[in-house]
Amino acid sequence: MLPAPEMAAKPKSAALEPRPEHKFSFGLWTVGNPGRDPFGPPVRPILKPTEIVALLAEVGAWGVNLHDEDLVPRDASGKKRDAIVAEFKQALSDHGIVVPMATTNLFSDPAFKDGAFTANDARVRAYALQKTARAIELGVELGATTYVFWGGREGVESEASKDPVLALRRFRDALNWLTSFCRDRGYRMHFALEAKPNEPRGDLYLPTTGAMLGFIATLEHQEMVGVNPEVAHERMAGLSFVHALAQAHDAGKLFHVDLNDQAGPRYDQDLRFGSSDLKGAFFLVRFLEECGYEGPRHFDAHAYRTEDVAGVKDFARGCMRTYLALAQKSKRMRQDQEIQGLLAEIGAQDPAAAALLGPYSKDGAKRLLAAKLDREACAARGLRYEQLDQLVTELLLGLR
Ligand code: GCO
Ligand code: MN
Ligand code: MN
Repeated sequence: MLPAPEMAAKPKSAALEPRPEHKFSFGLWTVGNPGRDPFGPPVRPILKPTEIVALLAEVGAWGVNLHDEDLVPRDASGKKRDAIVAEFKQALSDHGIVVPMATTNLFSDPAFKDGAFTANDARVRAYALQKTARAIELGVELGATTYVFWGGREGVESEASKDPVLALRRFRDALNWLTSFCRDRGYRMHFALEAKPNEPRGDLYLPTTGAMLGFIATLEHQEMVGVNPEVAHERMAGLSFVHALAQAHDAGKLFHVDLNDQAGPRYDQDLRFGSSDLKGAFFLVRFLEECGYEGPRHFDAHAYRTEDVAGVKDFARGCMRTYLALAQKSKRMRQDQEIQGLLAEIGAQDPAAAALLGPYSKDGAKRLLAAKLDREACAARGLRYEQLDQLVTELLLGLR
């Protein structure tokens, strides 16, 4: 037998400890996920919401998010609801945890088997609106200022079953009703729409963040509505998450973010942040840290089904620690002279060419059309992206 290696005590870096200003949040449904999957039952005890709040405080999180039903059972009486909410609020204040975001479960109840806002049955659509209005009231009571809309079952298996334009109209009507409801009540709430390409339906409407952004422009109170892009959901469609973030940010619509990980197009894995595509995670952390995003860093992920409650804590700590480590790396990248030198070279502009690129004018158009542009020189120039990417890779590997 080989002798056990000496375990060097790891120095604890304070910079990797989560603090409230990092705004790390988890959903009740994430750390509370008991490991149920389509093939098997829960493997972990079902934790009470108040226990989850204590767990989150223990691991150093700042916020907890919830669906209405994560806290209040669907058919609870008013009295029961108020008692549950009071107990939960007490746990929040005992543990110093806030509720930044709330949402509605519009997918578990069998009534929603054909969707909620887009269901063909008007009774279902009315119930969805009623349930969401009540859930918004709950969110307001708990102090949430962001309200997430994930479509859940808004989609189809058979295109024969629903007119896709009508479905979009119904979704739009519901959001217009709900923004008006918030305005009417004076709620300081903004909405964040979360796209997903498929699962649990065969095809979901508005499947990407880009599609959501296009849709938002058709809403009545569009200033109240932005997006909540999720890493796993864009990757399920084989898309770049950073590009989704960038488009949302550029549109002034990055209201919230669902961080997790996903190994390519397949079912929604909701893996621990950074556990699959570490380099992709780095570029997205770098984007969030540098674009001025000030909202919550929400981990919409859950622990492997192999874990017990201790493993759930490892999972939650891991999400935050990896985020902070990657944020440090992005700072390092800004300080790395060789990388910055290459970036300066890549970004250098030919002044004569740049002068041709201003806003349109008749004279400018004449100049551009007459200009001699050296295509061959452009084509012949090596861009050094191989070297740049290797330097970034080495920085991530701790070699720089
Ligand atoms: C999923 C979604 C959900 C939503 C949540 C809040 O794929 O199941 O990501 O976790 O984010 O329902 O709207
Ligand atoms: Mn997901
Ligand atoms: Mn999500």
